[in-house]
Amino acid sequence: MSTRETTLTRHLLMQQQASPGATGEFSVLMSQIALAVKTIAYDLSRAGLVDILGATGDINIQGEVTQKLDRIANDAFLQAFEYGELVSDLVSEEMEQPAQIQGNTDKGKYVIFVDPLDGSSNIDVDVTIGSIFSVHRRPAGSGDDLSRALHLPGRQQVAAGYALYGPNTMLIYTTGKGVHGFTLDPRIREFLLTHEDIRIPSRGSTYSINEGRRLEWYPSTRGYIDYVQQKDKATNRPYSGRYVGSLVADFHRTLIKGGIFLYPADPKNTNGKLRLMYECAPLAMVIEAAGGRASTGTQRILDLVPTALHQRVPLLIGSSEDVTLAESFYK
Ligand code: FBP
Repeated sequence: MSTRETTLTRHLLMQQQASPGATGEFSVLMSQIALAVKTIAYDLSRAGLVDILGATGDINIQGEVTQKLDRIANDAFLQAFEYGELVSDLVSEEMEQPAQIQGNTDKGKYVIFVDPLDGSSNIDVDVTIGSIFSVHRRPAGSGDDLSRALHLPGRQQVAAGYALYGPNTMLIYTTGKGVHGFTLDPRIREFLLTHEDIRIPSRGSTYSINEGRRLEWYPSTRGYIDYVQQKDKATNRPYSGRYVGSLVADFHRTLIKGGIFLYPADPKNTNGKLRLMYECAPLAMVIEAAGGRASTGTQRILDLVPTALHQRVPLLIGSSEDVTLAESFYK
């Protein structure tokens, strides 16, 4: 193996050298995130062989049954930031309140929002799942009411990204300038740069939505999906339907190939299903940095000011032309 291949560490150092005033702290933070991802990938690779599949018997803040692997993944992130004095608190899909990172009490200029294991419904059936993360600066003077102080719009994210646990383990991140993808090399357990400066095509030919909810959909959603399913050569329709049921997997395909992913609101889920601060906002930062678009149908995801840490919002995300066209059905 050539040592000339660009590892994550080398890439971060090069980015750091290119950024005047960079302190190196962000590089350390990303290596902590990479450690959590490697730990989770290892546990997942043994999932069917040891007793870590199935439920814990507990119900999380979302009202969902907590899977053993949800907890293992959550602990991996909590432990990865310990004693680094970089991250003061972690907000997670698996925890109602922000957790102070051990050894960093009142220290650390960053707060991390994380969906430790996305696509839980696919864990036991060995389908691609992932982790999603969002990095914010710890708000100054947040004092006792940290939860409220953390209602920060997505446009204030310092960085965001996700990991994929599929045929390969991948790590994709952005600081707003370029989206970069790394693949874990099992020979040396290092992330190698395999997808530099990812750009999403301005238009795609696939749509991704849970069609099992068609009878629940508002007319706007039904109108748009009917439109992409109609035959019209000039506009490359009908589009193909693709739906894994793991947000990270459906998002990653959309990022690389183009097209659109939708988890809209409907009369039953009046705010949709996906969580703003650790699912929609981080993926919106990635898609915009890659030239795409993300909205609720009527509002830019990155401009939304959260009113709760675990708030849900409708999501339309993908190629700029496809999302703009879909929005015309919601307006
Ligand atoms: P979690 O697994 O992190 O709770 O995420 C929610 C999720 O599984 C997404 O990954 C996915 O896009 C969506 O729910 C699938 O929902 P549905 O089963 O309603 O289509």
